[in-house]
Amino acid sequence: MKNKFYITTPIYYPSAEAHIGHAYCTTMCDILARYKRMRGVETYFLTGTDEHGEKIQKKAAEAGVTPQQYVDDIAAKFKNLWKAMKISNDDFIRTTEERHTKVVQNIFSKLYKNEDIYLGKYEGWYCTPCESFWTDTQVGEDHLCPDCGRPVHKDTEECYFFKTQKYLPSLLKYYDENPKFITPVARKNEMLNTFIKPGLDDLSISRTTFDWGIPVKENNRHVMYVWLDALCNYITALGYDTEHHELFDKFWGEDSEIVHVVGADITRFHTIYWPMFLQGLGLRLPDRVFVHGLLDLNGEKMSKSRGNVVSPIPLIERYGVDTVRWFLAKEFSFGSDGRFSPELFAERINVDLANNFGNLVNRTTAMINKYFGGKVPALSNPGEKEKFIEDLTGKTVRKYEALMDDLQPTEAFDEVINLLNSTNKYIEESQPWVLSKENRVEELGNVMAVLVNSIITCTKLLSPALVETQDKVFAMFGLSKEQQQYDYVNKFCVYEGNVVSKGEPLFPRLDVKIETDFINSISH
Ligand code: ME8
Repeated sequence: MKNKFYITTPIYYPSAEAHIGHAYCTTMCDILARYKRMRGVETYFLTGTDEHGEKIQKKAAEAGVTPQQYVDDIAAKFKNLWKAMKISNDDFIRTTEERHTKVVQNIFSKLYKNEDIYLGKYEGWYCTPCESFWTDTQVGEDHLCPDCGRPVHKDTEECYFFKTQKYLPSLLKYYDENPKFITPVARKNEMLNTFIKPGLDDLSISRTTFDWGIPVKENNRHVMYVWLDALCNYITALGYDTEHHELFDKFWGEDSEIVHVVGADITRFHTIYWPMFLQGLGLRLPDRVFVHGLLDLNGEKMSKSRGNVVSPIPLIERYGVDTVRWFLAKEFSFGSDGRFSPELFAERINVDLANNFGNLVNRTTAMINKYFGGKVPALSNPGEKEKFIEDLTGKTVRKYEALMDDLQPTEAFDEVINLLNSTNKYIEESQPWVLSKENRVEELGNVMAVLVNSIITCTKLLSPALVETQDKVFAMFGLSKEQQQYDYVNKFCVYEGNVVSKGEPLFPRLDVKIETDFINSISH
C-alpha cells in the first residue's frame, strides 16, 4: 500500500445547482478519503467547479448576468452543499481562479513547444451541451450525440489539435501493465471498442466561436477547449509548475496513490486524453480511474427540464446527514448504475440503520443498564458462540480493509452489516433474558461484552459514511481517547468497566408512505 493517497471528484459544471447525482460521487470520494485518513495514510481530497465553456456563457446570458457572476453564485452553492454533507475535501478548485488559469496557459505552451499541438481546421458534428465534436460514425444516421443523445449540428472551426496518435502506443501499454487503471473493467473495454479501435482522431483543444475560456497565449483569437482546461485542475490545485509545489511533489509523486473518481459519462476524457496530456508534460499517470454508475429517479434520467431533480439539502434537513450519506453509500453498488426512489430510501434506512444497527445499540445499552448497573462486564471463559463472533469480527475487518483499499466501499459495508446481523442473531441464540432469570452472571456478562465489542468495531468501520454517529456511540459507551483509535478493531472485548449511558434512539424508524410523499413533494 502506498503511503499517500490523492483522490479527486470530477469538477462539476456550475450550470445548474447540484443534485443527488453530484452528491453521490462526492460522498463516495469522501468515504474513501475518510477511510484512508482513519488508516493513517496521508490523504488529499480535491473537488471543485469547472467554470468555463460555451454552455456556461449561454446560461449566464439567459440569466442576464456575466458568466463570472453566474458561476460565483452556483460555486458558492456547491460549497455550501458539501459543508452540509460533511464532505472533508482539503481544497475546492475553481477553474476561473488565477492559480489555475495561469498554469493552464503554460501547460498549453509546453505542449505546443513539445510539438504535441498544431493549428488546423475542424469539421464535424458538434454537441453544444457536451461541448464535443463527433464523427459521422459516432453520431449515426439520426445525428445524435453518443454521450447525451441530443441532436448535434455540423460545424467547422479553425483550431489547435492535440496529436493523439503520438501517445496512443504508450497509453495502450499502460493499460496492459496496469489492469486496474480503469475499473470496472467493462469500462476499459468500452473505451477500447467505442473510441480506440475505430480509430482515434486528434483532439481539437481550442475554440474561436465564443470567448468564455482561458485565452491561448500564442494566439488570442482562441480560447482553450473546456476539457483541456478542466482536466488540468487535478495538478494545478496541487501547485504544479508554481513556486508552491510542495503538495504537487507529495501527492503526484511515485509513492502517492492517485485516484480519479468519475461518472460513466466522462470516462473517455479521463482514461484517454488526460493520460496523454500527462505524458506530453512528462508526468506520471494516475493509478486508478474509478468509473461509478449514474443514478436515475424512478427510472428516468434526472434533469431540471423534466422536473425530477432531487436536491440533497431538504433530505439532510429532515433525516440528518448520516442517513443520506448511508443511503448513497449502501444502496448502489459502486460502479453500477442505480435507481433512486423514495421507497428505496425509506426502506434502506429502516433495514440497515433503524432495525439492525440502531436496534442493536438500543437493546445493548438497555440490557447493560438493567443487568449490570451501566458498566460493561468482562469477557471470561468465552464459549463457542463468543468465539464464533470473535472469529467473524477478525474476518470482517480484514475483508473490509481489502475492499476499501480496492475502492469498493459498498461491498466493504456489506461485510459490516453482515457482522451486525450475526450479532443480532447472537442475542436471540444466547437469550440473555433467560441467563438473567437463571442467574448465570458470567455467561450474561459475556454476551454484553461481545455486544459492546461488535457495536464499537462496527461503528468505527462505518464511520467513513456515518460521520456523526461515531461520536454519539463513543459517548454512549464512555470510550477513552485511547479506545477511540482505529486499531482497537483488532482487539476483542477490551471495554470492561466502561460506563454506558442510554442515549436517544440513533435512527428512528421511518414510515415508508409518509416519507415517500415527502420526497416526491421536494423533487423539482
Ligand atoms: O462533466 N448520477 O461536469 P458535470 C450519478 N465538468 N452521478 C452523477 C449524475 C447522476 N445522475 N449526474 C452527474 C462534468 N453526476 C465536467 C467534469 S472533470 C475534469 C470535468 C456526477 O457537472 C458524475 O460523477 O456534468 C458525473 O461524471 C459528474 O457528476 C458530471 O458532472
